[in-house]
Amino acid sequence: MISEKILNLLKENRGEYISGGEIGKYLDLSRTAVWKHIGRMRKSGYEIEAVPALGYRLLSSPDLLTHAEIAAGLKTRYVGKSVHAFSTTDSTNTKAYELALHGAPEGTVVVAEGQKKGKGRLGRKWESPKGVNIYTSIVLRPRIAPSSASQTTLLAAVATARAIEKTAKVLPDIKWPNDLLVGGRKIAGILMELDSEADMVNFIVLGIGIDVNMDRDSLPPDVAKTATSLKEETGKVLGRVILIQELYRQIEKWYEVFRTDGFGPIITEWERLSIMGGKYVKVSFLKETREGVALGLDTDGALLLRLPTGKIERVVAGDVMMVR
Ligand code: BT5
Repeated sequence: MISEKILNLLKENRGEYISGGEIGKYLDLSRTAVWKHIGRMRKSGYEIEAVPALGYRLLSSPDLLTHAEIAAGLKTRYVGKSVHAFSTTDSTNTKAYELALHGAPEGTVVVAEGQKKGKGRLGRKWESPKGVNIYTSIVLRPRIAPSSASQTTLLAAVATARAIEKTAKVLPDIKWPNDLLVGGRKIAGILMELDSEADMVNFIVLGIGIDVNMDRDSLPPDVAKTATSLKEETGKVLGRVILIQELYRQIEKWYEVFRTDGFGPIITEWERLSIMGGKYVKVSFLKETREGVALGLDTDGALLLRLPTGKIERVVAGDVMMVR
């Protein structure tokens, strides 16, 4: 916690020196104690210059998804204020679910450098190579019926697309219900899980995986065929801390919109980002397949399809394949 406060001071004074005495005064520490903390921070990858008459200056930070890095400069009121960071875990969704069952407050996040059992939908696997991507789960406690819970998947898709646009200057396309694509390849996925009573949600876990600095060929070949990463698309390494901070900010922003104005504004934004409107698609769910023209979302977030018979059908779950 103290190292985190020192980090904040160094970041606030970026480019300038701040003396050990000043840091000590702010945090009620001796100069020697400050020096020891700086030593520890250097060991974990911070480059901190120390000039005798001037003080300390932060030269660079490691791009690690630690509590200290995420907390420093996070511009949210509650999303990401409580961070559970792991080097490796089974699945951040599983961890967040357990925390939520034990009362974790709204906005609690779990983040990991790597996952051993990253989950997709319907028991599928989410490839989670270590140290290059983002794997995070956010606990929300909206007062909504379970039947409305899937709307938060669409909310997360909008927030994730906008966060990627802001930081990587690439605007992904959204494919219903939970895929973000760049150039037709998957760059991020969302897994929403919930706990509820018959008529009220207790909590929702929004799990978000973003492929950031991964090399596509580090994935198994069948997944590599359909996936990409921000680095593959832009040719640049992107700071994951900046992206995750923006992700939490966008989640909070759109969640606040959802709480005050309902699902309508999310649909509008979602349709702006969606590539599906007017396209002919095939939707498969378990053993059933439907095909037709995607018309957009209905007021619940279900996909509206115009079948070849002309009939309009609501589809609430499934995988979409764009046909033409
Ligand atoms: C998803 O499932 O897209 C949901 C992914 C959610 C992952 C996050 S990471 C943080 C949190 N913790 C978790 O354990 N999960 C969440 P689905 O629509 O079922 O897509 C799964 C399919 O995407 C797989 O069958 C692969 O074809 C493909 N895939 C797997 N790993 C991928 C990756 N890293 N990048 C792109 N595509 C991938």
